[in-house]
Amino acid sequence: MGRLVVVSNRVAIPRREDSPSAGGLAVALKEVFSQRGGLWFGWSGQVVAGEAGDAKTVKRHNVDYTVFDLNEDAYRGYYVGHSNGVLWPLFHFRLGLLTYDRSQAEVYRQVNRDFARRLMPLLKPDDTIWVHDYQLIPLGSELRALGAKQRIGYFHHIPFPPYALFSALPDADQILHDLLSYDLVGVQSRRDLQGLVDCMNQGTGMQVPVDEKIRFRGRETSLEAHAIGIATQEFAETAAKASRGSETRRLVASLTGRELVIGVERLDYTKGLPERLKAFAALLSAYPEHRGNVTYLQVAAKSRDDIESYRDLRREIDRLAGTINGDYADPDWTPVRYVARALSRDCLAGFYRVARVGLVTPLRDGMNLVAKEYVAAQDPKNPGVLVLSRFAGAAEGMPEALQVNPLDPERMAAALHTALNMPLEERRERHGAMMRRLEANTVSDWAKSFLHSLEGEKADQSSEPLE
Ligand code: ADQ
Repeated sequence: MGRLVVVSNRVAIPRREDSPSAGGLAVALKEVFSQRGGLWFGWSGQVVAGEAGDAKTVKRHNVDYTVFDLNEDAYRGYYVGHSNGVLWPLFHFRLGLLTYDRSQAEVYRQVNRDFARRLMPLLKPDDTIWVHDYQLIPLGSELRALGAKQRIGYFHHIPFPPYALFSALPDADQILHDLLSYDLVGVQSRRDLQGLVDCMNQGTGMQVPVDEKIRFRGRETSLEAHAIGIATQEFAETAAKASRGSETRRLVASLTGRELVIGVERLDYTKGLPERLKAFAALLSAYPEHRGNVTYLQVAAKSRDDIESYRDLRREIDRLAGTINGDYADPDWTPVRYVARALSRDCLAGFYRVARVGLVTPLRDGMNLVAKEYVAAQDPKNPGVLVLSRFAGAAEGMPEALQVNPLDPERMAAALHTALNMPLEERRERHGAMMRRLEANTVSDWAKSFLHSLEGEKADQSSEPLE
């Protein structure tokens, strides 16, 4: 079996001493990389004035990390402009936030072409290439145009809307044809798969048969749902240990016996933060018995603050948190504690474990790993309750969570009230069922199942070049 070549927008080269518990894709790929070696290729995260120089490669264990810088124009057009300003809101159903600019769309394509030009000479004939996320959708077709014949898969980490919405993008059909350069296109959930199939049916004029394989220009592209997971056992152990650590103990002491409700995310308009604050206010208004007895801790790491809609969001959350505290606080109780920065993984794991309720209510989310981390972090003997948006991909695999519509503050408040009053036996049952599923579908199972589909069944068919 050949090497695995992973391409993602941004690549963090691990320091020698880093443990894989740093999270995300690195954990998912650890086992695969250790078995067969590989290359991880992408942007360094650095932006330079003038021309971006050559890529550089750093070897860690048996993985080559090859990264390159972007110049200012590429960063503005490809990353800030088209990826974050157009594709991110589009795929999250937020047409009103789209700021389409044709010249930025062209830079997006040009940077994808540049990724392909830099990657091509590094490839070996028996490599398997796995491309990640919406910043790199055209990469497959740019590699094919340069003659790449390897198997190439693409995983879409964020939602996939139906064509009625997707077609608002001026280059929508081009993007769909780009996806057909891959051997496998993976999405997170059945709902996203429906969206993707609907887009293919309507946008390409081809009928996707029931087995969700689509044949185009001599290449067969499979469309599949593969739900990403977490490193469940490892996270559970981290949480158990961290809950005895000084940060969690300080938090618990500061609560002076009050129940904790926790929310954790990047500060992003897809995560439903203002709606959640409104629901918490509705709880305090409709169920006064919780006043003085519940504290809501919201941790929201700053993100993409070079985009106006993110700065507006920050202001709105500041205002809402201030209003709720002004309306309901007592001299010795602050209802909302708001931390606008990233906390360490260990610290978060400990906080999740001592929170009676995990409040995960995005307006749209491909999966949402916080929901899974919250459940994995619980003490099985006395677990907390997950209140989860039905619009997160995670909802499909977590029917035992209290599922809510984040746009309905009164019902969210009712669900929070139910969560805060849920008897121990019911909490255990719901938690046990979710935990069994999280253990059966970890992040490394996800990587293996995607690669199995990409390489397994079809590895004996030689892929044909594009016409
Ligand atoms: P994200 O939108 O970043 O990911 P999510 O799935 O929740 O969202 O992952 C966030 C990760 O960052 C989690 O591991 C979480 O613990 C961590 N994190 C969040 N806020 C933090 C904070 N304030 N401090 C420290 N750590 C924090 C995208 C898609 C998701 C999809 C993932 C993976 O938008 O839908 O689940 O990719 O495919």
